[in-house]
Amino acid sequence: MRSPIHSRYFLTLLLFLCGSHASATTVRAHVSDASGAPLPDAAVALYAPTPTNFPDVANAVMDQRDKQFDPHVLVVRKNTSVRFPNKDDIRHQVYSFSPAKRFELRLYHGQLANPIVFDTAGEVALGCNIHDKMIGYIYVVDTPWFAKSDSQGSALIANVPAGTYSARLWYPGVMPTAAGLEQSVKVAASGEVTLNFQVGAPATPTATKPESELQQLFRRPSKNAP
Ligand SMILES: [Cu+2]
Repeated sequence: MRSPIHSRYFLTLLLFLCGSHASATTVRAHVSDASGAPLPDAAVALYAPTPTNFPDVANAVMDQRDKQFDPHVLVVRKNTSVRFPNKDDIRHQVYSFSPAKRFELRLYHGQLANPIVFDTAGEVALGCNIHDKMIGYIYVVDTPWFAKSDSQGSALIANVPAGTYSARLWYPGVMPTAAGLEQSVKVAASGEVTLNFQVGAPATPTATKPESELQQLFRRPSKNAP
């Protein structure tokens, strides 16, 4: 009798072989700001009308180092479990009030905090209750085909199966509905496809640290308010 483990290995190998022949297309996106300069930390995600054979979701890590989130932007797939190790000698209290994931980790340092599962697609702005300047983002996508732009504004998505996709761009603080941030892309069975995105909004992130509940309670009305 063939053991279930052998069957699984066989299936994995078969998928791998099929995949390496049928889906060798790379999608390369170039992301620039309003002035045409390369824009790092933007997420590019490809959505297929009929999703197929998604691989398993991998875990991810959002470090805290030198009172900053590292990386500044983390792009993960829906249902990814993210750990928040604190590499500093001081304690942090990480939280988010974003609709895609509201959570708060108790004051801690080291590896103690439990991982958080990001189960809703969208932007999650991170803050620290102790250090106002700590701002980071987790962007959750509901597709296995995504990448984050590097310092050259280049985002490389490998092994994309042939088909027609909707390519969507996200950048901290830029509304996902902004014009030009979604485009259709046809992916052939092999070769490379190039996409260009230009973010028309300000080149620097406009998102600010989310207000804490305490701040919301004591927020004073503006002097110019009627
Ligand atoms: Cu902190």
